[in-house]
Amino acid sequence: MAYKSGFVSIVGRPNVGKSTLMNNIVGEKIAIMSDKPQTTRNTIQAVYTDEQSQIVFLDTPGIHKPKNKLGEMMVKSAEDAFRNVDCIIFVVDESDSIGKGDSMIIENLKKTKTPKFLVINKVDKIKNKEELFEIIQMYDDLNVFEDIIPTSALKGSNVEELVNVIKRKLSEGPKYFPDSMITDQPERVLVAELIREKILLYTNEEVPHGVAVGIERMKKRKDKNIVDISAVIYCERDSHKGIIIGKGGRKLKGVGKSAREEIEFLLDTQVNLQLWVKVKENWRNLPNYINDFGLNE
Ligand code: GDP
Ligand code: K
Ligand code: MG
Repeated sequence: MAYKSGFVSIVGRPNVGKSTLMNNIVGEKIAIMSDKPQTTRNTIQAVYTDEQSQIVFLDTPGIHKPKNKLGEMMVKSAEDAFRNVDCIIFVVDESDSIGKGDSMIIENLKKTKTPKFLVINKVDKIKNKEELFEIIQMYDDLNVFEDIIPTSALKGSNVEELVNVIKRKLSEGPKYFPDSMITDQPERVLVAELIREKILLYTNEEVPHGVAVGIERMKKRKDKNIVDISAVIYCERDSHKGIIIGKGGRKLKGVGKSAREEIEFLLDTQVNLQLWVKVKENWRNLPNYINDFGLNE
């Protein structure tokens, strides 16, 4: 059977137990990739890997009500992020009413066609089944979620079921990250994923999931606050290569520019980004292939 992988956005108010849930899902393998607040894009929270599949959990900031221009940009970026993931997990706690913060998130979720699941966490605090059924019913009435999964991240109850639900939404794809995540390469991974995200954005998903990005070189200059990055974009067909490069190289230039700007923001340094496009047929059928391209260096 072909390897499956995908990206999952995890959203929810602070304190509902998202981090605890991630910890429980990935166990010892957890890798908090980036704890930088204020980034306008989603960051990788954790990676779950097993023999058949890999799930990359993304943290999506900025889905709350925008307070200013920057806030608006963040909402926009969150909406983009939602479109490029395989499913969205919305986490709430066991409270028996839907608060303002949650309503806002739900309004945002309604705008995307991406499959959405609700996790009702902290069910260990619920006294009886009746109460749980009422809460489930309340969310079910919204008609937003494909499925509702009650969990206790603290006790580990029903967490496996959540993983199974997600797995069903994954499509064929590579093992993006090595089995044991090496924590000193989070930025490389983030940079690769950021470039990939821009490609999907600029090509209007004409090349959906068909691209991988390998960082061949990422090095800070000794004398200056500049990081040189060379990245290779792998696609499956010549026609895809054409789409990515665009007329007169315009699309690739756009991808490079917007990716560079975000990387500069992310790394807080000047960046010199060079992008190459190569055709590698069927790279998706080769689970570990992606690791040869710099991620696993
Ligand atoms: P986050 O802000 O959404 O990432 O929430 P955290 O994972 O940091 O959890 C916030 C608090 O809720 C911590 O004190 C956790 O121990 C607690 N917590 C998380 N999950 C559960 C749960 O399933 N049951 C109970 N009782 N507490 C939980
Ligand atoms: K995929
Ligand atoms: Mg947290």
